[in-house]
Amino acid sequence: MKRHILFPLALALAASTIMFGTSACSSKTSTASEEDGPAIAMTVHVKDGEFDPRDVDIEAGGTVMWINDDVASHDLQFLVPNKLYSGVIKPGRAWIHTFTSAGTYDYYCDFHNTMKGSVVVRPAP
Ligand SMILES: [Cu+2]
Repeated sequence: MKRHILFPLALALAASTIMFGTSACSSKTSTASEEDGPAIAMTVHVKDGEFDPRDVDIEAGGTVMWINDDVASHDLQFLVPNKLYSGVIKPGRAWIHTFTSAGTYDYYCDFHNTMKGSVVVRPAP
């Protein structure tokens, strides 16, 4: 006579992977200091689903800083050239870009297609 004794499997599934939110802390303090980085020629505030100012005008070699003062994330998808993309700019974050070539750079927010802006880069004197 055979007896099958079933041992209850102690669920060793206590291997609960505890994920600590590794805050991608790329603390890029965007201080507009001329010693630490490029001088900011123009600052655009992103607030209430708008770029303010919507259109900016700089000289070639100028740097523009976009500051997300909104509660939502935004980004900048440029039409030309090379489909420059800012990446996601979270609330409280900023993105800077230096425009080396003259031209008109139209962009929009990929999340909110009604958000549009442009950067007109004039030739350096
Ligand atoms: Cu947006």
